[in-house]
Amino acid sequence: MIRIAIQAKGRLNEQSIELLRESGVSVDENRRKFLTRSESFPLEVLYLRDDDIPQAVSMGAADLGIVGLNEVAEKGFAVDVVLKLGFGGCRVSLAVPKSVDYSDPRWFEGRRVATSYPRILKEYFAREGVTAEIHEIAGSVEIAPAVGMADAIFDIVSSGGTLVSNGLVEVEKVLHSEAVLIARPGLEPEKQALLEQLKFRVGAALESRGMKYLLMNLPTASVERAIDILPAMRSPTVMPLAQEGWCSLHSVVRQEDLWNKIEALKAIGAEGILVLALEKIIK
Ligand code: PRT
Ligand code: ZN
Repeated sequence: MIRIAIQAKGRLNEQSIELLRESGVSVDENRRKFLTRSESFPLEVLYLRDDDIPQAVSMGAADLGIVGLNEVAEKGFAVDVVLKLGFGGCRVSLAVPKSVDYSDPRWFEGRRVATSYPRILKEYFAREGVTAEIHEIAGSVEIAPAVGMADAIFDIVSSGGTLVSNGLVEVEKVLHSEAVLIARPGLEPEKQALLEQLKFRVGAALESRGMKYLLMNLPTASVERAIDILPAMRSPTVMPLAQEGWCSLHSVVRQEDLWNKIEALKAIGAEGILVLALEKIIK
């Protein structure tokens, strides 16, 4: 049995549960308690505030956790970052009022910066050789300059909309963050084996996201050119059709490349192109 801590509610909660589900680890959300046992994998889910997850993992209250890299970096507990999970993307940035004529980090010398991430900021200023006043506040950091509590802020930014609506401009992106899977260092062998199994499954689930399965009919004479257009996992599958001179070609492509590939394939004679959702890629 292995125990994973995930965010009880908030931005990472739903996607954490969804990723576990795609990895064959289902938890009945209707019967959810503080601690819930998965029906399909020897795993318990512990629901916590995101701030508490790195500590829970480092102290052994949980073996694994799903949490933003920003929290891992800020709390500084000894945990291993095992996998990046591709959701919850954001950055922790310095922002100043838009009236400021900002040039470089030396601007912060002697200034007051409000943040909920004092540790990451302190390390950044130390690297830059800047001495600034760091004011730790728990929430609504973005209003601090307008109410005269600070000259600048250091906070999470994703779309940037919050900064704009508070008259602030992002000037230094200090840490790029996303949700990560963390583990307690030195797991017992039985738990380590379960972690390896989970890593494999989560890896396959993540890899298949954003991929599409593509089928088409193609003049046999165009196969070579199609293979150049479609470098698939090993190579595309080519099967002859009953009609002489034609074949059926199957491949996997990234969603973002899909339309470019389709246009290139049509240009070399592809017809009857089917695009299918892909469930899993197991390598
Ligand atoms: O209750 P609990 O303590 O568990 O949750 P929380 O309120 O501390 O965290 P929550 O749910 O807001 O965020 C959890 C994690 O999501 C963070 O630690 C980040 O890793 C990640 N994340 C991704 C974000 C954002 N994007 C984000 N945009 N966390 C917060 N924000 C804030 C941002 O600070 C801003 O105030 O959302 C606001 C909107 O951002 P813009 O730039 O899109 O306007
Ligand atoms: Zn929190």
